[in-house]
Amino acid sequence: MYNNHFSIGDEMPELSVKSKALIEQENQFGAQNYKPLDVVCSKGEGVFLTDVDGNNYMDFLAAYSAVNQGHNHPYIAEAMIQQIRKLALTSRAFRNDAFPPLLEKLCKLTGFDRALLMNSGAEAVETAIKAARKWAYDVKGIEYPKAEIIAADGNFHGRTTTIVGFSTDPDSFGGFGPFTPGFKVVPYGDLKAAEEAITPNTAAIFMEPIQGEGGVVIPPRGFLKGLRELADKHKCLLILDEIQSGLGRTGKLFAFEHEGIRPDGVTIGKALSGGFYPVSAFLSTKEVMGVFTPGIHGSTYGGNPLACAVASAALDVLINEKLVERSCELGAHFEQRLSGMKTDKVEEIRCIGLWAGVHIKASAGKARPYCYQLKDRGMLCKDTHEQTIRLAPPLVITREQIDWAVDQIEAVLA
Ligand code: IF1
Repeated sequence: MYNNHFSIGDEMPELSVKSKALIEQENQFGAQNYKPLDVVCSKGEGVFLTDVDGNNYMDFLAAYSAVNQGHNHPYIAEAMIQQIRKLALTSRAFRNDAFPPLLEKLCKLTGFDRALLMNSGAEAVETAIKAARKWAYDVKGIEYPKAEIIAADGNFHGRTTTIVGFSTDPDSFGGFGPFTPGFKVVPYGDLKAAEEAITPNTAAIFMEPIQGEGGVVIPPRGFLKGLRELADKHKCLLILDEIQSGLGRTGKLFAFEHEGIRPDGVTIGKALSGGFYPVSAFLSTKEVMGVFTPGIHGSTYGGNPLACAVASAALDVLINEKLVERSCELGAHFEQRLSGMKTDKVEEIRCIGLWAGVHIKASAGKARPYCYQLKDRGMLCKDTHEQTIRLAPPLVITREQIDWAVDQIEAVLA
């Protein structure tokens, strides 16, 4: 199917002169804040990425679920081009004709009363933190500045200093202190610990419904429902970070739907723009969003006309191409194939919708070498926390492509 298979045991293919030159240029002039796989992409379409030498790869990362609609989706691209030709940015000092329709589409689709548009996921998370704190003072009546937010260990919510301040991953917080006070961290999935952490000053419980960076960690059944009950009992907010788990990835529009609950707010991003442009949002109730009075929060590009046109088209594709249903249906097949692999190297398979973590046994080494082998077989994925191969293809993937991909995984794990 792809023109660059290397069977197991072959020498890692020599990088081409072109790839090497670009990698050296990146190393010479770029900050080394990543250690990417040595594949230099130059084109993307649907589930495929093509490198500078014309080798095709099936993308099983989807830019961490920002490309649920597939790379370079023509409908979103066209909407972006049309808008670029008209108006890209006014700032929020003035109004524009793309913002109101996007707000209505978002609220009607998600069932939240209000949306606040930002750019990166971290900015949506910071917005949610500010909203929860201001709600705590203005509505719940907590003494200023004592608002507390409960987070989970193993969390990933972005890279700002406030956010990494409540991370439990030294790679995220190491060397970046001092940190913002007012956060408590409890074991993920532990309702008893969450309740014990709640005080009269608790503004919100803020967690991912499924932990992506943690390695597709799915909490015990009933955990989200339990958090909802705790938030109601202690009159604090439940805000869920659906930036990676949302917009179809788990086989529902939002991951919280798997437990039949509704949080008071969610953060979304990534696939909100189908991988074309940074667009994020904090969605919540009228009561919570009411804490934002003019001039107290914003961003130059937040809710700009180009972002709105892209996001509107990205949502259209999600709905019109039934990508949520596809994720659910093909996700069941994905899980069945992964669980049926003949290998003694796998500790655990965690899978929900088209999102899986393959946890490699310590005795079988780290996950990264298997990712390199998969790359040589024409499949791109990423390891996380050393032992897990994270799998998240664009939701436009076909059943046959899933079968081909799992065959490659089974082969490298044989
Ligand atoms: C990196 C991780 C994933 C997120 C959730 C907020 C954000 C993210 C649940 C912030 C972003 C990205 C960031 C990117 C790699 C990737 C990532 F490995 F870092 F942890 F997906 F798991 N909430 N996740 O997953 O959104 O500001 O990036 O738009 O920083 O390396 P952002």
